[in-house]
Amino acid sequence: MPSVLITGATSGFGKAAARRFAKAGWSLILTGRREERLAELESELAPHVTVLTIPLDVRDSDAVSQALSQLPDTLLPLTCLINNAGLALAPEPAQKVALEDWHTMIDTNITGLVNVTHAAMPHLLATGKGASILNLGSVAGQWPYPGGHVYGASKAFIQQFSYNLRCDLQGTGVRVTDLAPGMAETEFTLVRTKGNQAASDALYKGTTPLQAEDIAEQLYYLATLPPHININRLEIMPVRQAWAPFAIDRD
Ligand code: NDP
Ligand code: 8X3
Repeated sequence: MPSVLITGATSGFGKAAARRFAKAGWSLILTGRREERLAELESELAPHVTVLTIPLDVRDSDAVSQALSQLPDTLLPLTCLINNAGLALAPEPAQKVALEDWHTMIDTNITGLVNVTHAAMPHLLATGKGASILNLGSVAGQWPYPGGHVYGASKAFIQQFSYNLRCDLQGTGVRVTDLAPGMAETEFTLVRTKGNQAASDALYKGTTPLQAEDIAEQLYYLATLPPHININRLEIMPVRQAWAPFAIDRD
């Protein structure tokens, strides 16, 4: 069976993707920082497919490279890497944000993603044709909005990194996609607001956001495309989300 490595499998898109790939019989390598959640997911899925859980902070490059250099042969070759771990913090304007929050987003969304990509690369190259790197970008990487500051910029990095990887991996068979969702109801806003459940509920209230399962379905679709196809960027919004007009400052 093919195997998939998912970062941030303890919640939201990553957890839904673990379930979607398990449904198709894939072997799973699941990571995240919250060990109890990894253990719960392992109990749920291990009766059906091979599961390896690795408690891991993607910001720790030594831990990432050590863990990924020790994958058991039973989980190789690696067919798909889903670089999903990430977060937004500080929805307030840039001029009010604590520097630490900017650093946390850069360390997680940029440094963490490149740590995992670098460590997983030998496994993906060994697989070659049909292998995929699926990077979770965001509409925030392309469309600016107030409070997007470093979060949106980190997702713009993911888009360009994905395209540049495509250039270097040409000829290896390894595909790369920047999957860019819009509003999706997960723990994302709870994290962004540092635990404000009411703010999170208010954001999703009265509309129809994407659900984690919608994105998991797209991830599975991308990973199982015929091996001669590469979708470079896939941007997905709920029907009820669109763009705003330009904001004009007036006297
Ligand atoms: P969730 O908050 O539900 O899940 C985020 C996951 O990332 C968790 O499993 C968390 O695990 C993991 N994570 C965060 N920091 C780290 C870290 N330092 N090391 C390892 N794992 C980490 O959010 P979503 O599922 O919504 O988000 C998943 C990805 O999708 C993110 O990259 C996000 O930016 C992106 N995205 C989300 C959208 C949305 O509207 N929800 C839209 C567009 C993109 P743990 O805390 O256990 O480590
Ligand atoms: C998360 C989606 O619209 O909050 O990346 O930027 S949005």
